[in-house]
Amino acid sequence: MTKHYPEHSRKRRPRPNPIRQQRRNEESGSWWPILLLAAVIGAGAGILSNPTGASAWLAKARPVAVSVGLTRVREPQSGDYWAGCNDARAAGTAPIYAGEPGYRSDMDGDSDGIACESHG
Ligand SMILES: [Ca+2]
Repeated sequence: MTKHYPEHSRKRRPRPNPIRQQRRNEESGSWWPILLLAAVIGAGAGILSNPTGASAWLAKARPVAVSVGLTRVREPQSGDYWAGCNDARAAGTAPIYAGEPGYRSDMDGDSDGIACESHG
């Protein structure tokens, strides 16, 4: 009869809970995005912590920022006069906004208050 089943046998160490086992597998399976993220962060940190890498990155990024008009190599300075946009661009001062030194309406072809912007 099951009633006489030895009590001590229940105290044996239970077999691993199947649900728990499955959860462990899921956890170990979810490691790869973390590893990927770590690899990306590590690569980024490697670039930034390496002075050569950082300056190389800036050397690439700066002309891009300049070319899209986010930064000017040289801010307009009082007394600026440019014969044309080619000169202003060559000096790294383009674009020039209305009211800034060096702005002239004949350098602003579309009269939008921005002289020597990339499109006119
Ligand atoms: Ca314009």
